[in-house]
Amino acid sequence: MGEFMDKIKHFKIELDDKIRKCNSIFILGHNDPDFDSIASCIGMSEYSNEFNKNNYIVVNDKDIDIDSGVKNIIDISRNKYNYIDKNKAIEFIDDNSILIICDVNQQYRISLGDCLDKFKYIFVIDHHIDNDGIKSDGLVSKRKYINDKASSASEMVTDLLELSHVNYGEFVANALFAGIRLDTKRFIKNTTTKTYDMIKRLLFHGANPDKINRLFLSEFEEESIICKLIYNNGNTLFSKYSEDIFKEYNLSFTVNREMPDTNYKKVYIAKAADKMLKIKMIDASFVIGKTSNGTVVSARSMGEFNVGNILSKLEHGGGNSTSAGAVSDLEPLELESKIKTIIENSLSCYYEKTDIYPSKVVKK
Ligand SMILES: [Mn+2]
Repeated sequence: MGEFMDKIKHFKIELDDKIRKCNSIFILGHNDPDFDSIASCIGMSEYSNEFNKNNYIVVNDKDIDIDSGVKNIIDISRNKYNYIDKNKAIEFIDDNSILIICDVNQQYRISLGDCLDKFKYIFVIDHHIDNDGIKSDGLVSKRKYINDKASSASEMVTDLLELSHVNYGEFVANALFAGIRLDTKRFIKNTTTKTYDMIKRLLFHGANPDKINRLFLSEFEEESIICKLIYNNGNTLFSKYSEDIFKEYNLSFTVNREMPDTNYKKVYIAKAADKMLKIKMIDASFVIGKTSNGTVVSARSMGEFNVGNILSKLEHGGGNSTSAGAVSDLEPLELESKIKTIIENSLSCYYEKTDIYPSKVVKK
């Protein structure tokens, strides 16, 4: 705990100093924004407003690709925050601009990845494992506040807002609460006492759990696409991998096997992977499908099987032990076999792979 207290203090001193000296601030989350990414950006816009600095939230995804709940948050706050796309951002950057990146630390997952050198300083606030050492394209920046013990970027940003005594209102509190709720899977995963401390702060600022819950309700169409992807014609296969007699993992692999070329919103693939963990005895789920940005895999784990470890072995992949993703040029079924090979190779002792159907999931 102490280590991160020092870390956030040092980060904040540096951040505040550079904010005071800059002309403008660009705030950026990951592509395919989720609640945690958009909320942490909104939080940092509030943070920047305290310094009376021009600040922009860069969202470069097409409206149609954005998760409906996230789009809702953006739409109702358009007059409050300066949402701009990549082209506008490039137009507005001057030689005294800084960039704050939230909820991501990998270059390939951000829209401004190819113009990072235009910024005087770059700050990163993230709760994902720092991939810098593993990936050659990891963001090069000494101004990082990365705490992979934090539940979410929203938790970290709430902490920064509290340390600065920013007086934000219900809307911001609801967004940050939604970010924490999403990344903790409703306060089940990765929570610490800090998480609940921050929730308490958000409630003081007017967060309303009932309104937040409505952000998570899904559209009929979305639900039906996700369910079809999971349940249609053996799309989902189960494999049991054993590392030794004490370690067995039931893994699920979901691909549209009949029409692998079907295009999905990336967020649907992620939600399908989440949904699979609601099924008994699944240790980790992998869902693979085509999107407008290539083939995507989303992986989720109950905690024992490290999915970040597996997907970080792909060229553009990574994440943490319970939640990971990757994009690839491979076809969905090719990507699936590649992932299976990686899993087999990464189990240190031996493995015993059995492709089995749902009715035969091996009981532990
Ligand atoms: Mn997050």
